Amino acid sequence: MGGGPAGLMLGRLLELRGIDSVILEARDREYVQQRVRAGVLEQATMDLMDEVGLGERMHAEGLVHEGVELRFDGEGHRIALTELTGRAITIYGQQEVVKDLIEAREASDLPLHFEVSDVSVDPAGTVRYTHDGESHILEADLIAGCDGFHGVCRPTIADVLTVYEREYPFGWMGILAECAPSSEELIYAHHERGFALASMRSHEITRMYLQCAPDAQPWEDEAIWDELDRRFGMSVNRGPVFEKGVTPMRSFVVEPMQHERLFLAGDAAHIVPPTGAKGLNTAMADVALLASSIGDEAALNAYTERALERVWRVQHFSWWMTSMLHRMSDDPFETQIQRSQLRYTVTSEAQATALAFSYVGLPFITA
Ligand code: RFL
Ligand code: PHB
Repeated sequence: MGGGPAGLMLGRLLELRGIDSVILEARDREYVQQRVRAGVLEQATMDLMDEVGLGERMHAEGLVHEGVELRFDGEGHRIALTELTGRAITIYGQQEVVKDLIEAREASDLPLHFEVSDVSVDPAGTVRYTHDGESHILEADLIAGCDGFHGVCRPTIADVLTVYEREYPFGWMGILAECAPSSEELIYAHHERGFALASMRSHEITRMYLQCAPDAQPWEDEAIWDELDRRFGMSVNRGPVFEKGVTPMRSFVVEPMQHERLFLAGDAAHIVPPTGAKGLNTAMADVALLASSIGDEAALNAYTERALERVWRVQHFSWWMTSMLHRMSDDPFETQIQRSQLRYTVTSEAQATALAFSYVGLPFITA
């Protein structure tokens, strides 16, 4: 269920293992391919793309980064990711990953149905849906709930789930603009007016985010650029803004991630605030584990426990990065604690190394 990164990658992994699957997606193809979201791929996600034979365009067009910058008190400090860990990250838009996976699915002529509706799931192994005006019933050995945070799979088994959740009192206002990035590497900036992030999609496209009220309406372009200049303490490159939106921030985990024959993966089971760039990568980690467990009942029974061990580590990292970098409250004690944490992170090699290992990503686990 779901034709996002988790569902599509699981479909590809199953194809390579010779296991039949049907992918059902509620939206149309255009929408799924245009949806602007993540941009940072961990090394393990890149390795997975290579493993499934789809790394070519990612290597040709993706930008490999060997460091990131933390900026506070008007000064930038580089965390040398590759020097500290031997690994790197790649900037390659989530929608490019999705395009590559959809293209491969279609080239293999395997079922991927867009615009399905009236979807209902029986965790014993039955899925009902409507497609092209006709109703269908699918009997499956296993249902993978990869239908994101607003999907139908998790609510279907709500009675057996424990929910762990935290909402943050702020959101991110994100823009995509036609101009060269203002720096070669990503900049995470802590400022008394709020957090800001400078990212990119290519040498010609800039991606920037500002901490804002969770229910803010996107500001005028001029106001966004002026605020970015203030928070980064420099004049950033400006250009025509062609995408703008506000994302609320939350941490969310359900346990267990499986009930009967229904297995949850990706955003359907957990959400992180985007500060650590972990959502897409964690979705990929889940399906790598799930795909390798299929056909082995003991491994499937251990799915929740093994997936959640990694999920909680990622939850901690994303919460920690979020708490260290945002304006959390007006409490001066909290601000001093944050500044101390930032100074320690950029001056202690041990602490910088801990950040770097989590940022480039923990290895994926397989059964
Ligand atoms: P998705 O991508 O939400 O896909 C779920 C799919 O299921 C479909 N669906 C249904 N299909 C059939 N029947 C139903 N009833 C259905 N209900 C829903 C949906 O239409 C959709 O196509 O979940 P998935 O596959 O688990 O992937 C998760 C990632 O998309 C998500 O974690 C990341 O985008 C999070 N994220 C980031 N992650 C990173 O790893 N690195 C980043 O740099 C990063 N930046 C971000 C982000 C998310 C953001 N937003 C907007 C939430 C930046 C932002 C701004
Ligand atoms: C992005 O480029 O969209 C991006 C980069 C780093 C993050 C989150 C989002 O932590």
